[in-house]
Amino acid sequence: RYSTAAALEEPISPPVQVSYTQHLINGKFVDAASGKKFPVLDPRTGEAITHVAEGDAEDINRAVAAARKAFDEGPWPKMSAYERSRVLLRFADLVEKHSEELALLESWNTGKPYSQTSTSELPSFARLFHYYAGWADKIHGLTVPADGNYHVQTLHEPIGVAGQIIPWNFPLIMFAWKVGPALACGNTVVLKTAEQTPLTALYAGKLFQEAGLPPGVLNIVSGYGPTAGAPLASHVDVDKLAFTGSTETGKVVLELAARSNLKPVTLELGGKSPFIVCEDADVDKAVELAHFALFFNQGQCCCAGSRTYVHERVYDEFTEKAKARALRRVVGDPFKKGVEQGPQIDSEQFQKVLRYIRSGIESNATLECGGDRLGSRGYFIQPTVFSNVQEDMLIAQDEIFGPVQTILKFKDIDEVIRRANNTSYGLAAGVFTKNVDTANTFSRALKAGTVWVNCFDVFDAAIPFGGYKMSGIGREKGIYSLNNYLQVKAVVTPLKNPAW
Ligand code: TXE
Repeated sequence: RYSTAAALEEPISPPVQVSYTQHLINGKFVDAASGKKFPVLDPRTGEAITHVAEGDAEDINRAVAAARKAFDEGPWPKMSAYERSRVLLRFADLVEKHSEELALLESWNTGKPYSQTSTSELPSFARLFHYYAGWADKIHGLTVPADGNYHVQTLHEPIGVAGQIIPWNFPLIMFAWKVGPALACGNTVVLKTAEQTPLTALYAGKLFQEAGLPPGVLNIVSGYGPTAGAPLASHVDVDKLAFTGSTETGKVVLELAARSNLKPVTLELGGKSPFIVCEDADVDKAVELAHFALFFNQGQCCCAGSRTYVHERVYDEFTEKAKARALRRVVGDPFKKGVEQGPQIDSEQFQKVLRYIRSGIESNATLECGGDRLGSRGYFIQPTVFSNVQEDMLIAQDEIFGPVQTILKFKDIDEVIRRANNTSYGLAAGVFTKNVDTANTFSRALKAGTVWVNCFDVFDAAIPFGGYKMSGIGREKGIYSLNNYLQVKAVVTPLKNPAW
């Protein structure tokens, strides 16, 4: 019954060579201090693509020492801002040159369709660095009209060594959101990639070296959360921490940061974002957009439109068409033409999604389609749609992080605003309506860091992104992201001649 573009059991050949598997510390690719390695898995099969260096506290110590030296002794923070900008531009150009290998590697490691990584993620990755290169020489302070006879100015200085921990759902994009602003502002970085997806970051690290980034400015350590992420979050020589991942782990790293040296922390965490279809909506378009809002990236998006609220007047038509669309979704090998959905990232996430599907069935939501794995190998899941979903069901409350659409019914605007906001998350929201007053009412009332009106998942380097409530602290991208990586210093000097 499902559209499968690929025989999921076909033999699989490596799409690209893996060249970088060691940590990048102080400008050199090096083995783990312990000599240990861990496997990186192909989500299509669960088999190892390669083995990479497994970092722990000692590797983090070495990386932080390199970043500390590169910050304290320069040249990076002291270099002219224009020169820093040139390095970022050269890097972005190299990404464009190597975009095919990077896209192949990203799809192989994550299971994302190659059509997505090659046409969307790689161009965005390069674009983000072009964007931040543009900021590097436009960061400056103010003169302040203070009372009294003083000359007062502010200096915007880099904060120091930035520790950054990223997840597996958008390995390259998360790299850019973190590393881009940190380097543009003149900081040095220790990046801990997700254990599932270390490969493209290491490749990008090599390109940064080719672009002329001085040794120690960007250090990349592969490894697991508790053994490599935690030592980074609690390191006293790290001046700032940025994290994207689950709300649960966000709380852990915030506490580690507080208990060690009170380093400031930005967090981009989970979500349960509403996607609201009003009664005046063009149902066919709403179905397509709601489908995209939820199923994009195998449903593994922090901002996925994972609570689809549909007005009662169009509910039945919408549900019928949403089911038909899910059944047409093409699932299969990410490298096959026409595939829209690949496998989930790993066995843990795969099992988690299947558990939520079972919970939906047990709580008597109506299973319109899907509900099981696809094939017998790897982590493929049938696009699944539940209707008649009630607010108190687990599938309406928890972040499922998979291809599971939950459709809820509403009667009026005030009611759906209340229900949409009745969650501890507040990352994003979508509204679909032809009425500008309705759109404005929702945009003001929804407690979310992003409200997409008649669109969804529009990400531009200049648009800020982040969460209300337990979806996070701070904003990434755009002008707002720079503040995360700057200290403001007020310099106050008495004026000699009051007449001036
Ligand atoms: O996340 P973790 P997981 C959500 C999604 C998913 C769930 C669990 O619902 O199903 O989280 O995914 C590092 N100290 N999101 O287990 O644990 C870890 O190594 C320091 C939403 O993958 O948060 C990885 O680099 N670091 C999300 C990163 O944290 C630690 C994206 C994320 O892993 C650590 C991913 C520790 N004690 C999952 N433990 C989003 N916001 O987009 C783990 N890590």
